[in-house]
Amino acid sequence: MFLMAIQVPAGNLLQHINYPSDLKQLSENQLEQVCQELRQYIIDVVSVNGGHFAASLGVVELTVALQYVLNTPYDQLVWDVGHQAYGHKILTGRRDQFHTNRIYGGISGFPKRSESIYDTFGVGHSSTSISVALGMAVASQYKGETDRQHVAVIGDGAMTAGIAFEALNHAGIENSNLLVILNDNNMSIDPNVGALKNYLTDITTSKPYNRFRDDIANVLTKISAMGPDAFKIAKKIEKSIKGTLLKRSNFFEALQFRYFGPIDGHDVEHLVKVLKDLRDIPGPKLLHCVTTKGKGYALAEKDQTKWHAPGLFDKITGEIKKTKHEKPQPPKYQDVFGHTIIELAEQNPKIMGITPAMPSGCSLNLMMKAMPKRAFDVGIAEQHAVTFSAGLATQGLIPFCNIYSSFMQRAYDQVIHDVAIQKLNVVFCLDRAGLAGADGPTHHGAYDLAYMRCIPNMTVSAPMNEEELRNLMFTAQQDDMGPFVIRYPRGNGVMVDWQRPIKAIPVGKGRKICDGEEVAILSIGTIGNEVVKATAELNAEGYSPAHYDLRFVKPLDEALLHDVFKKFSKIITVEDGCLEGGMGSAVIEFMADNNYHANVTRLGIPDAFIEHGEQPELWAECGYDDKAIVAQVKRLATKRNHIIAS
Ligand SMILES: Cc1ncc(C[n+]2csc(CCOP(=O)(O)OP(=O)(O)O)c2C)c(N)n1
Repeated sequence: MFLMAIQVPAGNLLQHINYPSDLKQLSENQLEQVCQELRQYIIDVVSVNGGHFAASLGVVELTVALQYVLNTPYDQLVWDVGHQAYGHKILTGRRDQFHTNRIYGGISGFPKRSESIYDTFGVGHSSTSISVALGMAVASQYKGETDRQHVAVIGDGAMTAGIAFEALNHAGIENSNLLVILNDNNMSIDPNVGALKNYLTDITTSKPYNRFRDDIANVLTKISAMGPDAFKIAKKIEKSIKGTLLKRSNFFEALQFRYFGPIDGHDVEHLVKVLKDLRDIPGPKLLHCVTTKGKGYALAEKDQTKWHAPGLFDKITGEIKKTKHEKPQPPKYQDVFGHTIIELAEQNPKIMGITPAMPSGCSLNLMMKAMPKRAFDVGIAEQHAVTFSAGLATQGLIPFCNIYSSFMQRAYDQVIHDVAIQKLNVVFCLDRAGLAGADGPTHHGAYDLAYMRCIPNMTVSAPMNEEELRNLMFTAQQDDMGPFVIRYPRGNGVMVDWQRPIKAIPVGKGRKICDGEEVAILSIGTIGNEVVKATAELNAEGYSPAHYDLRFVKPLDEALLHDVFKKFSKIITVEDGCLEGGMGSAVIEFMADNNYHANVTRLGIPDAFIEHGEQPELWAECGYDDKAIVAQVKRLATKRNHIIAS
């Protein structure tokens, strides 16, 4: 289904706000209405055009207050992940394009430097904001721009990642002008996990601690405002009282941040006041804002995971619109994974499941429910997920570590150093492999075939359909397989009757899909189904290319490739992955190493970042959908047995 961009009208105040300068013309007591209109606008547009939802609703007040107080774009405002930045986009020159959000050719669903000067940093992957804002703050300090503000807005989910801790650790010793706003809604996509989450809940609810801290903060803010001398005195008082007492009880204070809050992140006027006060306090500061994900849309507040990115919905009834089908439809690949891992784990007690913060995205939530002791959400912590899996594997267990292909980029060293060198039995299930769709270049799983196949000891596979995915999962959980990658895409498969008996696949063996002549098409993974469509069309027109599904890019099926190169002098490779270093490259390396001389055409993702859009739109753009494959075969092959319509 291709989405049509639908425009909707904005409210009375919002329709006159094109840039933050327009917002600043309003009085503080008008801001609440702006928030209402902004929230309504997000609901109106996302309900008909799709996209992330609950996170942006949760930061409406924060967004308005920040744009009201800060002098953006001179002041640097960095959104973490960026899925919550719809309000930011609407208030910074993109209200009229917002209906094209995430649609092919439209604006990006994430902040993007090339899109707007207000988007100070390109995001999509989480937990980068503190490092970036610190870098900006240190640069400003170096350049003598002492009046410049640098603000990172980071969620409690994103705060669970290692890089966020690394940045806090560094920022605490830099005396640069950095404000970290912790947007604490107690949720990641799924409920947030880990000890930090419990800690944040504790300090949010501990009354004596809060009163004590508020008193100190109030006094200090007042004294600081009296001038430079007073500020020095305030610093001294702070050092003696706050330093000794709070440091012991506050995590952020212990890291040499000045901690403020927790405050109500939905009280826009209070937020404005606090942000104005904080502007005048130098050094690293953290403002703890408590918000509700989905705020203002009751259903989203109630089921925040479902409304993280619900798809199209009826904004009045809250009914999520699903395309209705007469016949049963093939399942999503993620669900095939989710059900199959349980099936396998019931037979094999060594199997464990691991996800870094994507239990509902990869369907490991099914196993977490069915076998809570054997399935773990470890937070947004891809590196840890891999090395934790390595630890499990050292003890003879077989972890299935499920990570989206693009997020796995974060854990590359762990894959090599902690798993591959030690030949540990870790199964890496890479979901969202290939062009991932509307999330765009930050989320495309373009590189995994290339970055995995160069690692020694690694097996790298990609199923063409649901049955193959199940068989590869079964194959990978056998003893002594070593590190084993199975990559599969976002979206639905091609088989309605997918729950077939499972069997092992010989590692490194491809399969012939159809015989043919003159041209051979080699594919890897589910994009092979585009080849199937193309060959059907070509056969009808009198062309008969052969089609092989390689299944593995490592080890390569050398016997199959020898057959192909002996029989065919025209070869097309098709992959939903980058051309540089991918399956086509592997085939050409094989050809050179074995002294064959064929005409090889490689189809896949070119050496460019591909923007957002529906997957078929992007395959077409990159030239490897069924139509492009048909065209390539026609370019190479001679037409035979032309069927003349009677
Ligand atoms: C490195 C990385 N891993 C996983 C994700 C997927 N992801 C997107 S948003 C999100 C939850 C973020 O939670 P939080 O920071 O608390 O923001 P909220 O949605 O609650 O506002 C996750 C896990 C990601 N974007 N980047």
